Amino acid sequence: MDGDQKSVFAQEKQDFVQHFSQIVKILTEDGMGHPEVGDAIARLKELQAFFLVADDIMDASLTRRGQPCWYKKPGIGLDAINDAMLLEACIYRLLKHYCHRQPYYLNLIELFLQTTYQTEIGQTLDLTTAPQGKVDLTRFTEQRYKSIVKYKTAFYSFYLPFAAAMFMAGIDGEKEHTNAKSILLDMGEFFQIQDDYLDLFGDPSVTGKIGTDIQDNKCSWLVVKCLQLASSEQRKMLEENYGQKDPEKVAKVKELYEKLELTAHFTKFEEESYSRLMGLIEKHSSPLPPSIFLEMAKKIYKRQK
Ligand code: GPP
Ligand code: MG
Ligand code: MG
Ligand code: MG
Repeated sequence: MDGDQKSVFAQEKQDFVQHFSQIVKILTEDGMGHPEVGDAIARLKELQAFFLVADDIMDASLTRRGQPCWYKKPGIGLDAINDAMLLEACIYRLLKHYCHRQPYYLNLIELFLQTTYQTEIGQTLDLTTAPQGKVDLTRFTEQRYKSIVKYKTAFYSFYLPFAAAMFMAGIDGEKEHTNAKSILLDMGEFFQIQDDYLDLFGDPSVTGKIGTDIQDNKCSWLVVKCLQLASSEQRKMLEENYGQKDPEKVAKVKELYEKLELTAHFTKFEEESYSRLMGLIEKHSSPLPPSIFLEMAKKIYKRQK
C-alpha cells in the first residue's frame, strides 16, 4: 500500500468511527425515553455485528477482531444468542430513524429482510455440509462450495451495501440491480475463498481470528481443492484426520495441504479471479461508474485480513 492509499484508509476509518458512535448514541438514546428498559439498551453500547456474534457460536470460534468472541466473554455465554437478535432488531430501528420518510424506505427494509433470509439459507448449507463427527468427503464438491459461499457471504457482504446505495440514489430498476449483482456475487465468492485460505494460512494477529475450519469439518475452498489434487492414499489420510479437534490431526491436514502446494494454487486462483472480475466490471458496471467496483476490488485483492 502506498502512502496516499494509507491516508485515505486512515481518513475512512476515522469517519467510520465517528459515524459509529453517532449510531450507538441514537440506539441508546431510546433508553432514556423508556427508562424501564434502560439497562437492556445500555448493552448496545458494546455493539458487534449480528451475523458474526451468531456465527462464532455455531463455529465454536475463539477470537474475533483480536478479542475473545462475544459469547466467550465472561458472563455472556449463550445469552449472546439474544444479543445477536437484538442487533438484528437494531438494523430496522436505524432504518426507521434515518429513512422512514424517504421514498426508498420500503426497498431498504425488503433488501435487508431478503438478504437475511439468503444468508441464513447459506449458513444452513454451511452447517449441514459440515456435520459434527461425521466426515464424508464426497459432500465437498465445487458445486456445493459455490452455493454455500454465494448465499452465506456474497449477498450480505457485497450485494447488500451496493444495492442499498443504489436504492438511496433512486436506482431501483431490475436490470441495473441484476448487472451489479453479477459483479458483486463474483467478488463475494472470491472474498470467501480468501477467508477460507486465511482461516489456515493467515496470521491470527493480523486477521484477528483463530481458524477453526478443519476442526469444524467445513466445506472450505482448501479441502475442495485438496480433494481435486489428492491421490487415493492422501484422500484416505484426509478422511482420517479431518473434522476433529485433536491438534495433531489438524497439523496433519495442514501438512497435506502444504505438500499439495495449496498456497501456490490459491495465488494462481487469486490472479485468475482478479482478471475475470475486471472483465465482469467492464461488461456489467453501467450505469454505475466502474470505479466504484474497482475500488472495492482493490480493497480485497491480496488482502491479509
Ligand atoms: C462467513 O463464514 C459467513 C458468515 C459470517 C455468515 C453467518 C450467517 C449467519 C446467519 C449467522 P465464516 O464462518 O467462514 O466466517 P468467519 O471466518 O469470519 O468466522
Ligand atoms: Mg465462522
Ligand atoms: Mg461460519
Ligand atoms: Mg471463515
